[in-house]
Amino acid sequence: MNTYTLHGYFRSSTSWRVRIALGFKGVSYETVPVHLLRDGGQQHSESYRELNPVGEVPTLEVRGPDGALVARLAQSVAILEYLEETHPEPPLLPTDPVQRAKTRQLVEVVNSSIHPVQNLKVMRQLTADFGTDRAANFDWARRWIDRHFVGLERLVTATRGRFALGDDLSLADVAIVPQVFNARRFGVDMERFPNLSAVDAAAGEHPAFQAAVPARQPDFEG
Ligand SMILES: N[C@@H](CCC(=O)N[C@@H](CS)C(=O)NCC(=O)O)C(=O)O
Repeated sequence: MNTYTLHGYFRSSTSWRVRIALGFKGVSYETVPVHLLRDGGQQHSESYRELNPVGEVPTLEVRGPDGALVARLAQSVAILEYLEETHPEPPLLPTDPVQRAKTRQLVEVVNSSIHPVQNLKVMRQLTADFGTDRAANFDWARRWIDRHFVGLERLVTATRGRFALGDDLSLADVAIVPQVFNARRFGVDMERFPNLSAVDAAAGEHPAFQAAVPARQPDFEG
């Protein structure tokens, strides 16, 4: 049996996506915390860049029964797709090609349009270049999330059932739930987004989603 090690950070929404998928598919794993703030950001250390030259979390290491490295993977969506292919049950992608594409469309709104502009490194660069404080950085993140949630809300209104895409949990929920957490953290008024809020609440009832929340991680800091 393969063993899995997830290098991540409790509050990282991209690590959180992978935690959800691992839990949902019943894959047990070891957590290795990478503190994104301590020591100037442990993701920048040479030892971590050996694992992930880009200097971001998550990184998932997969080892075979003999301990030999099977894969060292970064980019949360690539990891999610890998887990889907290696552990197809229970599925996180529908079978119909159009529905699969729609699921990925929702994932990419979060992954490509929203998350990168509200990332820690962007806020740090704002501070370095323009002297912004924490409140201004949070406001930056809030506005970008809010802007894209307007479109995401419309998309989800058309696709949702109990969850983001119909009545089965999917990768879309895996992406949306941590992003809604970020939205609340940065002060987005989620009452403006009732469908995203409903999807977040429904997915949040699943044990795998519950186990993946930041407060339940070994490196959690309140
Ligand atoms: N597209 C990447 C993004 C990874 C990423 O940006 N992770 C954040 C944490 S959520 C990070 O490591 N940030 C480090 C930094 O900003 O310095 C993925 O989906 O894995």
